[in-house]
Amino acid sequence: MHYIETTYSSATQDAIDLEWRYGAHNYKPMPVVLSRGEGVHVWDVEGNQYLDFLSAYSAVSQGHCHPRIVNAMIEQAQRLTLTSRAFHSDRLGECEKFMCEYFGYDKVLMMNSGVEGGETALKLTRKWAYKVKGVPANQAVTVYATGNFWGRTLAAISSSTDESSTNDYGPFLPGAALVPYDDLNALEDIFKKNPHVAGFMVEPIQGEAGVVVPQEGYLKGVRELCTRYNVLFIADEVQTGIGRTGKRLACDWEGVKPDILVLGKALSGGTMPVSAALADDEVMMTIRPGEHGSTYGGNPLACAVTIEALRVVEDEKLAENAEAMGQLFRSRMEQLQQKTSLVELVRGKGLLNAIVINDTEDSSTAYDLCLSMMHKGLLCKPTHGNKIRFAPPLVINEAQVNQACDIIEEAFLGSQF
Ligand code: IF1
Repeated sequence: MHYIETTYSSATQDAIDLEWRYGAHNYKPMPVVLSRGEGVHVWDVEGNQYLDFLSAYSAVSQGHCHPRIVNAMIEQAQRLTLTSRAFHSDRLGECEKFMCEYFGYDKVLMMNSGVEGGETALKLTRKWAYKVKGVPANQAVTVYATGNFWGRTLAAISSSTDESSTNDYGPFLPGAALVPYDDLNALEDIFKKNPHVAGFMVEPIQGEAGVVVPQEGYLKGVRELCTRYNVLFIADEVQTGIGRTGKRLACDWEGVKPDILVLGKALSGGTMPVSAALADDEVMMTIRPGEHGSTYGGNPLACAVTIEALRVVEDEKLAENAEAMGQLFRSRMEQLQQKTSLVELVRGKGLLNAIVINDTEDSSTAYDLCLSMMHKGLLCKPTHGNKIRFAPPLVINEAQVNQACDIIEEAFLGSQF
Protein backbone atom coordinates (compact mmCIF):
# COMPACT_ATOMS: atom_id res chain seq x y z
CA MET A 1 0.00 0.00 0.00
CA HIS A 2 1.24 3.48 -0.83
CA TYR A 3 1.47 6.16 1.81
CA ILE A 4 1.30 9.77 0.80
CA GLU A 5 3.45 12.32 2.62
CA THR A 6 1.82 14.58 5.16
CA THR A 7 3.53 17.55 3.58
CA TYR A 8 2.35 17.51 0.02
CA SER A 9 4.60 17.69 -2.98
CA SER A 10 4.21 20.73 -5.15
CA ALA A 11 2.02 18.90 -7.70
CA THR A 12 -0.63 18.27 -5.07
CA GLN A 13 -0.25 21.60 -3.31
CA ASP A 14 -0.23 23.59 -6.58
CA ALA A 15 -3.49 22.01 -7.76
CA ILE A 16 -5.12 22.67 -4.39
CA ASP A 17 -3.87 26.26 -4.36
CA LEU A 18 -5.13 26.87 -7.88
CA GLU A 19 -8.66 25.73 -7.02
CA TRP A 20 -8.61 27.78 -3.84
CA ARG A 21 -7.44 30.91 -5.64
CA TYR A 22 -9.73 30.75 -8.69
CA GLY A 23 -12.66 28.57 -7.71
CA ALA A 24 -15.60 29.46 -5.49
CA HIS A 25 -15.19 28.02 -2.02
CA ASN A 26 -18.40 26.01 -2.14
CA TYR A 27 -16.68 22.70 -1.30
CA LYS A 28 -14.05 21.50 1.13
CA PRO A 29 -12.54 18.47 -0.62
CA MET A 30 -10.23 15.95 0.99
CA PRO A 31 -6.61 16.99 0.29
CA VAL A 32 -5.97 14.61 -2.60
CA VAL A 33 -5.65 15.53 -6.27
CA LEU A 34 -6.85 12.79 -8.61
CA SER A 35 -5.76 12.44 -12.17
CA ARG A 36 -6.74 8.95 -13.32
CA GLY A 37 -9.28 6.23 -12.64
CA GLU A 38 -9.91 2.64 -13.67
CA GLY A 39 -12.54 0.34 -12.17
CA VAL A 40 -12.52 0.64 -8.38
CA HIS A 41 -9.20 2.50 -8.37
CA VAL A 42 -8.12 6.11 -8.72
CA TRP A 43 -4.61 7.57 -8.79
CA ASP A 44 -3.42 10.93 -7.56
CA VAL A 45 -0.91 13.24 -9.20
CA GLU A 46 1.85 11.68 -7.09
CA GLY A 47 1.10 8.25 -8.51
CA ASN A 48 -0.52 6.89 -5.32
CA GLN A 49 -3.28 4.35 -5.86
CA TYR A 50 -6.55 4.38 -3.92
CA LEU A 51 -9.67 2.30 -3.62
CA ASP A 52 -12.49 4.75 -4.36
CA PHE A 53 -15.12 4.26 -1.65
CA LEU A 54 -17.19 7.28 -2.63
CA SER A 55 -17.64 6.62 -6.38
CA ALA A 56 -18.43 10.29 -6.95
CA TYR A 57 -21.41 9.96 -4.64
CA SER A 58 -22.56 6.71 -6.30
CA ALA A 59 -22.31 8.01 -9.86
CA VAL A 60 -19.40 5.79 -10.90
CA SER A 61 -21.21 2.54 -10.10
CA GLN A 62 -19.94 0.80 -13.23
CA GLY A 63 -16.35 1.68 -12.23
CA HIS A 64 -14.11 4.48 -13.44
CA CYS A 65 -13.71 4.79 -17.22
CA HIS A 66 -15.59 1.60 -18.01
CA PRO A 67 -14.23 0.62 -21.44
CA ARG A 68 -17.64 -0.17 -22.94
CA ILE A 69 -19.16 3.10 -21.77
CA VAL A 70 -16.12 5.13 -22.82
CA ASN A 71 -16.20 3.47 -26.24
CA ALA A 72 -19.88 4.22 -26.69
CA MET A 73 -19.09 7.79 -25.74
CA ILE A 74 -16.17 8.15 -28.15
CA GLU A 75 -18.06 6.60 -31.05
CA GLN A 76 -21.06 8.86 -30.56
CA ALA A 77 -18.87 11.92 -29.92
CA GLN A 78 -17.33 11.44 -33.35
CA ARG A 79 -20.74 11.35 -35.04
CA LEU A 80 -23.15 13.75 -33.32
CA THR A 81 -23.18 15.20 -29.82
CA LEU A 82 -26.02 17.71 -29.63
CA THR A 83 -29.03 18.62 -31.72
CA SER A 84 -31.14 20.36 -29.08
CA ARG A 85 -34.76 19.24 -29.04
CA ALA A 86 -35.57 21.56 -31.92
CA PHE A 87 -34.80 18.53 -34.10
CA HIS A 88 -35.08 14.78 -33.69
CA SER A 89 -31.98 12.63 -33.35
CA ASP A 90 -31.44 9.03 -34.36
CA ARG A 91 -30.49 8.14 -30.75
CA LEU A 92 -33.18 9.71 -28.54
CA GLY A 93 -36.12 7.45 -29.36
CA GLU A 94 -33.92 4.39 -29.11
CA CYS A 95 -32.72 5.41 -25.66
CA GLU A 96 -36.22 6.35 -24.48
CA LYS A 97 -37.57 2.94 -25.58
CA PHE A 98 -34.68 1.20 -23.87
CA MET A 99 -35.23 3.05 -20.59
CA CYS A 100 -39.02 2.60 -20.60
CA GLU A 101 -38.69 -1.15 -21.13
CA TYR A 102 -35.82 -1.44 -18.65
CA PHE A 103 -37.67 0.30 -15.83
CA GLY A 104 -41.26 -0.50 -16.80
CA TYR A 105 -42.83 2.88 -17.57
CA ASP A 106 -44.83 4.30 -20.49
CA LYS A 107 -42.60 7.32 -20.95
CA VAL A 108 -39.39 9.04 -19.94
CA LEU A 109 -38.24 12.66 -19.88
CA MET A 110 -34.48 13.07 -20.01
CA MET A 111 -32.60 15.90 -18.32
CA ASN A 112 -29.01 16.37 -17.14
CA SER A 113 -28.25 16.75 -13.44
CA GLY A 114 -30.04 14.83 -10.72
CA VAL A 115 -31.68 17.93 -9.35
CA GLU A 116 -33.22 18.62 -12.77
CA GLY A 117 -34.70 15.13 -12.66
CA GLY A 118 -36.27 16.00 -9.29
CA GLU A 119 -37.41 19.38 -10.56
CA THR A 120 -39.02 17.64 -13.55
CA ALA A 121 -40.85 15.29 -11.19
CA LEU A 122 -42.07 18.24 -9.15
CA LYS A 123 -43.33 20.10 -12.23
CA LEU A 124 -45.07 16.95 -13.50
CA THR A 125 -46.67 16.53 -10.09
CA ARG A 126 -48.05 20.06 -10.16
CA LYS A 127 -49.36 19.71 -13.73
CA TRP A 128 -51.02 16.44 -12.81
CA ALA A 129 -52.53 18.02 -9.69
CA TYR A 130 -54.24 20.76 -11.71
CA LYS A 131 -55.12 18.80 -14.83
CA VAL A 132 -56.02 15.38 -13.44
CA LYS A 133 -56.56 15.52 -9.69
CA GLY A 134 -58.45 18.83 -9.81
CA VAL A 135 -56.50 20.84 -7.25
CA PRO A 136 -57.44 24.55 -7.45
CA ALA A 137 -54.90 26.79 -9.25
CA ASN A 138 -51.63 27.37 -7.38
CA GLN A 139 -52.72 25.35 -4.36
CA ALA A 140 -50.76 22.14 -4.98
CA VAL A 141 -48.61 20.91 -2.12
CA THR A 142 -45.74 18.43 -2.38
CA VAL A 143 -44.67 16.55 0.73
CA TYR A 144 -41.04 15.68 1.52
CA ALA A 145 -39.37 13.83 4.36
CA THR A 146 -37.19 15.58 6.89
CA GLY A 147 -33.51 14.98 6.17
CA ASN A 148 -34.19 14.78 2.44
CA PHE A 149 -31.59 15.81 -0.12
CA TRP A 150 -32.36 16.22 -3.79
CA GLY A 151 -29.97 18.90 -4.93
CA ARG A 152 -29.03 22.54 -4.78
CA THR A 153 -31.58 24.52 -6.78
CA LEU A 154 -34.03 26.82 -5.03
CA ALA A 155 -36.87 24.32 -5.46
CA ALA A 156 -34.73 21.58 -3.93
CA ILE A 157 -33.55 23.61 -0.97
CA SER A 158 -37.07 24.90 -0.39
CA SER A 159 -37.83 21.44 0.99
CA SER A 160 -34.52 21.06 2.83
CA THR A 161 -34.16 20.76 6.59
CA ASP A 162 -30.39 21.29 6.47
CA GLU A 163 -29.40 24.79 7.49
CA SER A 164 -26.09 24.84 5.66
CA SER A 165 -28.03 24.26 2.43
CA THR A 166 -30.67 26.92 3.08
CA ASN A 167 -29.05 29.73 5.11
CA ASP A 168 -29.39 33.15 3.47
CA TYR A 169 -31.01 31.74 0.33
CA GLY A 170 -34.61 32.73 1.07
CA PRO A 171 -37.31 33.43 0.09
CA PHE A 172 -38.18 29.85 -0.67
CA LEU A 173 -40.63 28.16 -3.01
CA PRO A 174 -44.09 27.73 -1.46
CA GLY A 175 -46.02 24.49 -1.67
CA ALA A 176 -43.57 22.26 0.19
CA ALA A 177 -44.56 20.40 3.36
CA LEU A 178 -42.46 18.15 5.57
CA VAL A 179 -43.13 14.93 7.46
CA PRO A 180 -40.65 12.85 9.47
CA TYR A 181 -38.90 10.15 7.43
CA ASP A 182 -39.98 6.55 8.01
CA ASP A 183 -43.25 7.63 9.65
CA LEU A 184 -46.38 6.39 7.90
CA ASN A 185 -48.75 7.83 10.50
CA ALA A 186 -47.43 11.35 9.95
CA LEU A 187 -47.75 10.84 6.20
CA GLU A 188 -51.35 9.69 6.46
CA ASP A 189 -52.10 12.63 8.75
CA ILE A 190 -50.99 15.20 6.24
CA PHE A 191 -52.73 13.40 3.36
CA LYS A 192 -55.95 13.39 5.40
CA LYS A 193 -55.75 17.02 6.43
CA ASN A 194 -54.84 18.50 3.07
CA PRO A 195 -56.78 17.53 -0.06
CA HIS A 196 -54.37 19.63 -2.14
CA VAL A 197 -51.42 17.33 -1.56
CA ALA A 198 -50.32 16.25 -5.02
CA GLY A 199 -47.20 14.23 -4.37
CA PHE A 200 -44.77 12.75 -1.86
CA MET A 201 -41.13 12.79 -2.95
CA VAL A 202 -38.91 10.45 -1.00
CA GLU A 203 -35.54 8.67 -1.14
CA PRO A 204 -35.94 4.90 -0.52
CA ILE A 205 -32.77 5.22 1.56
CA GLN A 206 -31.72 8.71 2.63
CA GLY A 207 -28.18 9.29 1.35
CA GLU A 208 -27.14 12.73 2.49
CA ALA A 209 -28.76 12.17 5.89
CA GLY A 210 -26.17 9.41 6.41
CA VAL A 211 -27.58 6.33 4.68
CA VAL A 212 -30.77 6.12 6.72
CA VAL A 213 -32.56 2.86 5.90
CA PRO A 214 -36.28 2.94 6.72
CA GLN A 215 -38.06 0.09 8.43
CA GLU A 216 -39.14 -2.80 6.25
CA GLY A 217 -42.59 -2.09 4.89
CA TYR A 218 -42.15 1.69 4.73
CA LEU A 219 -42.11 1.88 0.93
CA LYS A 220 -45.07 -0.50 0.69
CA GLY A 221 -46.89 1.70 3.18
CA VAL A 222 -46.04 4.83 1.20
CA ARG A 223 -47.35 3.16 -1.97
CA GLU A 224 -50.62 2.19 -0.28
CA LEU A 225 -51.22 5.62 1.25
CA CYS A 226 -50.42 7.42 -1.99
CA THR A 227 -52.86 5.20 -3.87
CA ARG A 228 -55.56 5.58 -1.21
CA TYR A 229 -55.32 9.40 -1.09
CA ASN A 230 -54.69 9.92 -4.82
CA VAL A 231 -51.22 11.36 -4.26
CA LEU A 232 -48.26 10.72 -6.58
CA PHE A 233 -45.46 8.62 -5.08
CA ILE A 234 -42.21 10.12 -6.38
CA ALA A 235 -39.14 8.00 -5.69
CA ASP A 236 -35.85 9.85 -5.79
CA GLU A 237 -33.56 6.99 -6.83
CA VAL A 238 -30.82 9.29 -8.06
CA GLN A 239 -28.46 7.73 -5.55
CA THR A 240 -30.14 4.41 -4.69
CA GLY A 241 -31.07 3.36 -8.24
CA ILE A 242 -29.29 1.29 -10.88
CA GLY A 243 -28.00 -1.54 -8.72
CA ARG A 244 -26.51 0.45 -5.86
CA THR A 245 -28.56 -1.17 -3.08
CA GLY A 246 -28.44 -4.70 -4.46
CA LYS A 247 -31.53 -4.51 -6.68
CA ARG A 248 -32.11 -2.66 -9.93
CA LEU A 249 -34.06 -0.10 -7.89
CA ALA A 250 -34.24 0.24 -4.12
CA CYS A 251 -38.04 0.19 -4.53
CA ASP A 252 -37.68 -3.36 -5.88
CA TRP A 253 -36.81 -4.50 -2.34
CA GLU A 254 -40.48 -4.01 -1.46
CA GLY A 255 -41.88 -4.66 -4.92
CA VAL A 256 -43.41 -1.21 -5.25
CA LYS A 257 -43.70 0.91 -8.37
CA PRO A 258 -43.54 4.67 -7.83
CA ASP A 259 -45.70 6.95 -9.99
CA ILE A 260 -42.64 9.00 -10.88
CA LEU A 261 -39.14 7.54 -10.80
CA VAL A 262 -36.20 9.95 -10.72
CA LEU A 263 -32.79 8.71 -11.83
CA GLY A 264 -29.40 10.34 -12.31
CA LYS A 265 -25.77 9.76 -11.36
CA ALA A 266 -24.98 6.15 -12.47
CA LEU A 267 -27.31 6.48 -15.47
CA SER A 268 -24.22 7.64 -17.38
CA GLY A 269 -21.67 5.56 -15.45
CA GLY A 270 -19.98 8.74 -14.29
CA THR A 271 -19.14 10.08 -17.73
CA MET A 272 -21.50 13.06 -18.05
CA PRO A 273 -24.61 14.47 -16.36
CA VAL A 274 -27.66 12.43 -17.37
CA SER A 275 -30.89 12.31 -15.39
CA ALA A 276 -34.44 11.26 -16.11
CA ALA A 277 -37.96 11.20 -14.78
CA LEU A 278 -40.07 8.20 -15.75
CA ALA A 279 -43.85 7.96 -15.46
CA ASP A 280 -46.90 6.42 -17.08
CA ASP A 281 -49.02 8.36 -19.55
CA GLU A 282 -51.58 9.68 -17.03
CA VAL A 283 -48.78 11.76 -15.52
CA MET A 284 -46.33 12.27 -18.38
CA MET A 285 -48.95 13.27 -20.96
CA THR A 286 -49.96 16.31 -18.88
CA ILE A 287 -46.91 18.10 -20.31
CA ARG A 288 -47.16 19.51 -23.84
CA PRO A 289 -44.61 21.01 -26.22
CA GLY A 290 -42.94 24.11 -24.87
CA GLU A 291 -43.86 23.46 -21.24
CA HIS A 292 -40.58 21.94 -20.01
CA GLY A 293 -37.16 21.04 -21.35
CA SER A 294 -33.44 21.63 -21.53
CA THR A 295 -30.89 22.35 -24.27
CA TYR A 296 -28.80 19.31 -23.42
CA GLY A 297 -31.57 17.03 -22.11
CA GLY A 298 -31.72 13.80 -24.11
CA ASN A 299 -28.75 14.71 -26.32
CA PRO A 300 -27.36 11.97 -28.60
CA LEU A 301 -24.16 11.62 -26.58
CA ALA A 302 -26.14 11.14 -23.36
CA CYS A 303 -28.39 8.60 -25.09
CA ALA A 304 -25.50 6.49 -26.38
CA VAL A 305 -23.80 6.53 -22.99
CA THR A 306 -26.99 5.77 -21.04
CA ILE A 307 -27.91 2.68 -23.06
CA GLU A 308 -24.41 1.26 -22.63
CA ALA A 309 -24.22 2.18 -18.92
CA LEU A 310 -27.49 0.34 -18.23
CA ARG A 311 -26.45 -2.67 -20.33
CA VAL A 312 -23.22 -2.95 -18.35
CA VAL A 313 -25.20 -3.10 -15.10
CA GLU A 314 -27.17 -6.07 -16.48
CA ASP A 315 -24.36 -7.86 -18.30
CA GLU A 316 -21.98 -7.67 -15.34
CA LYS A 317 -24.74 -8.45 -12.81
CA LEU A 318 -23.76 -5.42 -10.78
CA ALA A 319 -26.87 -5.37 -8.59
CA GLU A 320 -26.25 -8.97 -7.57
CA ASN A 321 -22.60 -8.19 -6.91
CA ALA A 322 -23.56 -5.12 -4.86
CA GLU A 323 -25.77 -7.32 -2.70
CA ALA A 324 -23.08 -9.99 -2.13
CA MET A 325 -20.24 -7.52 -1.58
CA GLY A 326 -22.46 -5.39 0.67
CA GLN A 327 -23.15 -8.40 2.90
CA LEU A 328 -19.44 -9.07 3.17
CA PHE A 329 -18.65 -5.42 3.89
CA ARG A 330 -21.24 -5.08 6.64
CA SER A 331 -20.27 -8.36 8.29
CA ARG A 332 -16.63 -7.24 8.40
CA MET A 333 -17.68 -3.87 9.80
CA GLU A 334 -19.82 -5.56 12.44
CA GLN A 335 -16.74 -7.53 13.48
CA LEU A 336 -14.87 -4.24 13.75
CA GLN A 337 -17.67 -2.88 15.90
CA GLN A 338 -16.88 -5.61 18.44
CA LYS A 339 -13.31 -4.34 18.66
CA THR A 340 -13.79 -0.59 19.04
CA SER A 341 -16.28 1.72 20.69
CA LEU A 342 -15.68 4.23 17.88
CA VAL A 343 -18.18 2.37 15.70
CA GLU A 344 -21.63 3.19 17.00
CA LEU A 345 -23.62 1.75 14.11
CA VAL A 346 -23.14 0.06 10.77
CA ARG A 347 -26.02 0.45 8.34
CA GLY A 348 -26.88 0.26 4.67
CA LYS A 349 -28.06 -1.94 1.83
CA GLY A 350 -26.04 -3.38 -1.02
CA LEU A 351 -23.04 -1.13 -1.52
CA LEU A 352 -24.58 1.98 0.00
CA ASN A 353 -23.35 1.83 3.58
CA ALA A 354 -22.33 4.08 6.44
CA ILE A 355 -20.66 3.90 9.80
CA VAL A 356 -21.96 6.21 12.48
CA ILE A 357 -19.03 7.29 14.63
CA ASN A 358 -19.49 7.34 18.35
CA ASP A 359 -18.81 11.05 18.71
CA THR A 360 -20.68 14.35 18.36
CA GLU A 361 -21.55 15.84 14.96
CA ASP A 362 -19.18 18.76 15.51
CA SER A 363 -16.17 16.58 16.35
CA SER A 364 -13.40 16.01 13.83
CA THR A 365 -13.16 12.27 14.54
CA ALA A 366 -14.83 11.12 11.31
CA TYR A 367 -12.77 13.52 9.22
CA ASP A 368 -9.54 12.42 10.94
CA LEU A 369 -10.44 8.78 10.27
CA CYS A 370 -11.05 9.58 6.60
CA LEU A 371 -7.64 11.28 6.43
CA SER A 372 -6.04 8.25 8.02
CA MET A 373 -7.77 5.89 5.55
CA MET A 374 -6.68 8.15 2.71
CA HIS A 375 -3.06 7.80 3.79
CA LYS A 376 -3.56 4.05 3.78
CA GLY A 377 -5.03 4.02 0.27
CA LEU A 378 -8.81 4.26 0.66
CA LEU A 379 -10.90 7.32 -0.24
CA CYS A 380 -14.12 8.27 1.48
CA LYS A 381 -15.66 11.33 3.06
CA PRO A 382 -17.55 12.17 6.24
CA THR A 383 -21.12 13.40 6.12
CA HIS A 384 -22.91 15.34 8.85
CA GLY A 385 -19.82 15.35 11.02
CA ASN A 386 -19.97 11.91 12.55
CA LYS A 387 -20.96 9.59 9.72
CA ILE A 388 -18.76 8.04 7.05
CA ARG A 389 -20.34 6.79 3.85
CA PHE A 390 -18.86 3.78 2.08
CA ALA A 391 -20.03 3.40 -1.52
CA PRO A 392 -17.46 1.80 -3.84
CA PRO A 393 -18.07 1.12 -7.52
CA LEU A 394 -20.32 -1.94 -7.88
CA VAL A 395 -17.64 -3.75 -9.89
CA ILE A 396 -15.62 -4.32 -6.70
CA ASN A 397 -14.58 -7.92 -5.98
CA GLU A 398 -14.20 -9.90 -2.78
CA ALA A 399 -10.43 -9.41 -2.44
CA GLN A 400 -10.86 -5.65 -2.88
CA VAL A 401 -13.65 -5.48 -0.28
CA ASN A 402 -11.43 -7.37 2.16
CA GLN A 403 -8.49 -5.12 1.38
CA ALA A 404 -10.67 -2.06 2.02
CA CYS A 405 -11.97 -3.53 5.27
CA ASP A 406 -8.38 -4.19 6.40
CA ILE A 407 -7.57 -0.51 5.82
CA ILE A 408 -10.70 0.68 7.61
CA GLU A 409 -9.92 -1.63 10.52
CA GLU A 410 -6.32 -0.40 10.71
CA ALA A 411 -7.45 3.22 10.71
CA PHE A 412 -10.10 2.69 13.38
CA LEU A 413 -7.97 0.50 15.65
CA GLY A 414 -4.82 2.56 15.18
CA SER A 415 -6.48 5.90 15.83
CA GLN A 416 -5.62 8.00 18.85
CA PHE A 417 -8.85 9.99 18.90
C1 IF1 B 1 -23.17 17.64 -3.88
C2 IF1 B 1 -24.83 14.05 -0.47
C3 IF1 B 1 -24.79 12.24 -2.03
C4 IF1 B 1 -29.01 12.93 -4.32
C5 IF1 B 1 -30.35 12.53 -4.42
C6 IF1 B 1 -30.76 14.14 -6.09
C7 IF1 B 1 -29.43 14.58 -6.06
C8 IF1 B 1 -28.56 13.98 -5.15
C9 IF1 B 1 -30.85 11.42 -3.58
C10 IF1 B 1 -29.00 15.71 -6.95
C11 IF1 B 1 -27.20 14.45 -5.07
C12 IF1 B 1 -25.15 14.64 -4.04
C13 IF1 B 1 -24.74 15.89 -4.66
C14 IF1 B 1 -23.44 16.20 -3.99
C15 IF1 B 1 -23.42 15.53 -2.70
C16 IF1 B 1 -24.35 14.40 -2.92
C17 IF1 B 1 -24.68 13.52 -1.85
F1 IF1 B 1 -23.67 14.07 0.12
F2 IF1 B 1 -25.35 15.22 -0.46
F3 IF1 B 1 -25.60 13.22 0.18
F4 IF1 B 1 -24.77 11.69 -3.15
F5 IF1 B 1 -24.90 11.45 -1.04
N1 IF1 B 1 -31.17 13.14 -5.29
N2 IF1 B 1 -26.37 14.05 -4.23
O1 IF1 B 1 -28.18 12.33 -3.44
O2 IF1 B 1 -28.17 15.30 -7.97
O3 IF1 B 1 -28.04 17.52 -9.10
O4 IF1 B 1 -26.11 16.72 -7.79
O5 IF1 B 1 -26.72 15.60 -9.94
O6 IF1 B 1 -21.99 17.94 -3.94
O7 IF1 B 1 -24.08 18.46 -3.74
P1 IF1 B 1 -27.21 16.34 -8.73
